[in-house]
Amino acid sequence: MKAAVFYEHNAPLSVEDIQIDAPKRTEVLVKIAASGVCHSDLSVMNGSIPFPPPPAVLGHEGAGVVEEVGADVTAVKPGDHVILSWRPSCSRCGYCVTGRPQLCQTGNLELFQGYLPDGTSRLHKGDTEIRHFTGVSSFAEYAVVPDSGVVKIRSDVPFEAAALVGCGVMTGVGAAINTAKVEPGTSVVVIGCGGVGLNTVQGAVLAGAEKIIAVDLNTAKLELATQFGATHRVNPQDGDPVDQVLSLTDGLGADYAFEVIGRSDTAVQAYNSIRPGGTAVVVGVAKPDDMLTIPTVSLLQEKTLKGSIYGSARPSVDMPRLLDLYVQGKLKLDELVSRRIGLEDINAAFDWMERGEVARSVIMY
Ligand code: CND
Ligand code: ZN
Repeated sequence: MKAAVFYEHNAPLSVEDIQIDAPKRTEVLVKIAASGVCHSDLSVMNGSIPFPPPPAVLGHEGAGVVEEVGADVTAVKPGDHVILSWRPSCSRCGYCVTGRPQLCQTGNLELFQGYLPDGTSRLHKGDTEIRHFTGVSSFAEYAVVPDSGVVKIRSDVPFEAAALVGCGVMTGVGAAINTAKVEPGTSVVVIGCGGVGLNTVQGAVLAGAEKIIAVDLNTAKLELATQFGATHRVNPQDGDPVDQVLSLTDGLGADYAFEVIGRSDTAVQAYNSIRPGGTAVVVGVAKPDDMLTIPTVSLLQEKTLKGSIYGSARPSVDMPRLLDLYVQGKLKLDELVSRRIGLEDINAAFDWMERGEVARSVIMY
């Protein structure tokens, strides 16, 4: 099959033929139909997100059709349309049974090593083993994934829309609705309005926020954020972004702020943008050595600073719901797709992302 292989940091991916093995008993072979290109993939390529030595096949925002299932798989069958989840979970541990599968630790170590939960890979080129990424690896025509990493979906939605739900939409909308539990009538700040942040904006809209302040250095992204429901725009190039937010929120700050870039300075901006009793949520993935500093005493204002992984997703519940909202016209997915490309154009997609030209590029297989 064709795959875009990550061989070296800070170098283009190589589109070439590799081999994929059959699924084991609890695994599923998926024919990928569409894959979004997320900033986290780029962060692995440039070393900002640590990953074991390549080669590996990246891509973690995919959807497709089940081609083959292992002997013990009951959740899906060949022909089912699925979204790939990059947080497979065990459904038995304390986190899973209390509704927080995004924190399930089962198989975590193996996934971080670039393997499937059983600690091995199904990808290789001749004798050379190729690592998986988050148990998804959607920058390839096929993927073998754990059965808890597929979510069966309705078959009447376009694959590119479904693929985006697999990371950016779930992460962004979920941060507002699941993690922060934004309440109707409140004020929300979203710092960074790319493929994920735009979804935090529309998550805040769905939750009924009254004031949604979009913060981005890129005026085109601020324009898009307005289309997604932001009521106010702040460009840090026009002056200190926190001061601008405070002047839009009675001098006190917003009820909620989200950092959706992956930097400590903007995470501190998010924290400083909330009012006493407010909640700041870090969604962006910062480098491991990027530390943030806040005045300890400011926490006595009952401010909350927390993180959000995968929008605190309960994939099998939340992803079909998001697609239902899309079908009802309440969730914008088509508008997120800036460019549809072939796998051979994948390196251009990272250039467009770095230049801020796209919300999302989607690879169509
Ligand atoms: P993308 O590159 O599309 O968007 C980033 C946006 O931030 C762009 O619009 C930039 O213009 C803007 N920006 C950059 N620097 C600044 C700044 N200093 N001030 C204001 N705006 C700025 O990235 P994405 O939306 O695909 O991803 C965003 C982050 O989310 C990234 O760190 C990614 O790794 C992370 C993420 C997290 C999770 C999770 O589970 N928490 C899942 N997927 C991705
Ligand atoms: Zn992502």
